[in-house]
Amino acid sequence: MGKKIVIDPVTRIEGHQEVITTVENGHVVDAKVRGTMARGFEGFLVGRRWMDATIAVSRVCGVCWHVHAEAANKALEKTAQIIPTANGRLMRELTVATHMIADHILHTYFLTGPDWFDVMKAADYSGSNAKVRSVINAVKNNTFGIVHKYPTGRYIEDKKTCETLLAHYLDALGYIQKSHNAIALCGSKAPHPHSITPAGVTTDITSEKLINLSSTLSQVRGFVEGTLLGDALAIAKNFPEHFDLGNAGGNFLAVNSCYQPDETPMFKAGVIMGGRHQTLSQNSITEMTEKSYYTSSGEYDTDKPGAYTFVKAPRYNGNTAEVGPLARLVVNKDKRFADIVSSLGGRLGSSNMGRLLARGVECLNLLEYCESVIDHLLKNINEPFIKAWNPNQDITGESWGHGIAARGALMHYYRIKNGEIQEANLIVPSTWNFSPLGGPAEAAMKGLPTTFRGQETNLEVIRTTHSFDPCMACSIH
Ligand code: NFE
Repeated sequence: MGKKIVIDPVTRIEGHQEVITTVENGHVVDAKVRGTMARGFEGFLVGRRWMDATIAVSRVCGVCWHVHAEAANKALEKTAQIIPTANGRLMRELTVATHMIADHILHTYFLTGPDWFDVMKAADYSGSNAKVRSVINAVKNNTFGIVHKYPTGRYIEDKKTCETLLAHYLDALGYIQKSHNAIALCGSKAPHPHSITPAGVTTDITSEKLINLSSTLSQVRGFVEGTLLGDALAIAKNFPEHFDLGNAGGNFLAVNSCYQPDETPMFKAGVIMGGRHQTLSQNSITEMTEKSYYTSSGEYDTDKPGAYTFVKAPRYNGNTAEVGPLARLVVNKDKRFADIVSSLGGRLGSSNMGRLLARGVECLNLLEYCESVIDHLLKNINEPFIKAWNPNQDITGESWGHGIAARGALMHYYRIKNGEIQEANLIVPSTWNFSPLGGPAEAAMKGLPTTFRGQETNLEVIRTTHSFDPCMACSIH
């Protein structure tokens, strides 16, 4: 009988996650990941007008708001049989891409960065960066009531590297702000752009706006190419063992996303199961609730025997699948990513380090994608970004909308009768990754070491759950 260790809370932002590990002989032998709050979006959408869904689902999450709006919009547009204008469709894709860029910077520096380097290694910093000095002083003096307590373990030792990472951590705030400016240029405001609609976008898109967007994103690209990727590589070089830790089983799933001017997706849909590439089929996806707090009719039941989470368990032909930037890059055989992993002597598969590097590489891919779309739109600026359509029509039908989100493949389903939503189903990235019944994150935790120099530690469990970039608000929705 192993020892049970509870880590709660474990997420830095976005919802409540608890991880319970069973530890034997210094290693995790079992892990349960719990989503401990109820949400209810799928329930309260029922009975509402179909056009309400896009606006409502943008509130599923405080981090990845816009991606939900876009997935919903795609599903509703399909049901209403509205074909958007080419420029309108591209503008929506661009808005999603800018959102993902902001999210990847956020994850790399703020949501997982402090798992790898200890701010206090830079405690005797004597350089001239005033921001670095003030943060170190604030931590030393506990100015904000921040308790500086890191889990036991090995962090980056080199003082100079820690000083550099801390300086970049602070710079990253400015680039997240720039990325949000880019979202607002595309979609009128951030968070929750309200420009998105069937048939296109309501934003007034001008050449001037696109040039401004291009210039903003080129500054972000400078940071991602020159700083973020270098920092991700520095972390990878310091922790080569993490190419072998956090293996979620090697099944991956991705949906078509980031459509290009020629209407082909930059990220193609696909599934890898047991090492074999397959075509993605919606009919192969089911959601199991055996270990989730729901009755068979979808009501809450927190007393259900054996249940331990509000997260459901999506499965592909009954199998778990990891989703996220790593899944997209592996399914699409991304050369840039494969070259980087190979230059580091790493394993090209499911791992903590694979997930960390994949976010950096995908961020650069997305910036290149944005440049090519902006270029195309500038050449076609006189084409319409929206066309007339009737929002008051009482549509009937059902559709899935697939979208990209920073944390993986996103699917929204709506069944509508006479303009009223009868059923809503969201299958969200963090639902795949943090599902019960031995889902990807639970599998990735098995075998992790739980001691460091004779002392018990949860550090590798924390690094592993963070490597999936958990969002419990989304996963439960
Ligand atoms: Ni709330 Fe989200 C992303 C979505 S996570 S962060 O990215 O969809 O599952």
